[in-house]
Amino acid sequence: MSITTMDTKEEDMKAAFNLFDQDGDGFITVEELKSVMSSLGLKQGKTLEGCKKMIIKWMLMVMAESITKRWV
Ligand SMILES: [Ca+2]
Repeated sequence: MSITTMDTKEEDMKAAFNLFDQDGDGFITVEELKSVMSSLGLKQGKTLEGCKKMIIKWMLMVMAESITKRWV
């Protein structure tokens, strides 16, 4: 994997993060996630439980990303 590919991935994640972080405080709340998902018409956004599952998936993805960077 090239450095350019990793940078692009990081930019993509930042862009996605900023989309969800509507008030720009650096945190994505369940309410923010729910609001974005609902506006995108995703069915997970309609329930709080679905949003929580999405946040857990998101966190695991970010953690996996940072672990990969540290070990490569
Ligand atoms: Ca926020």
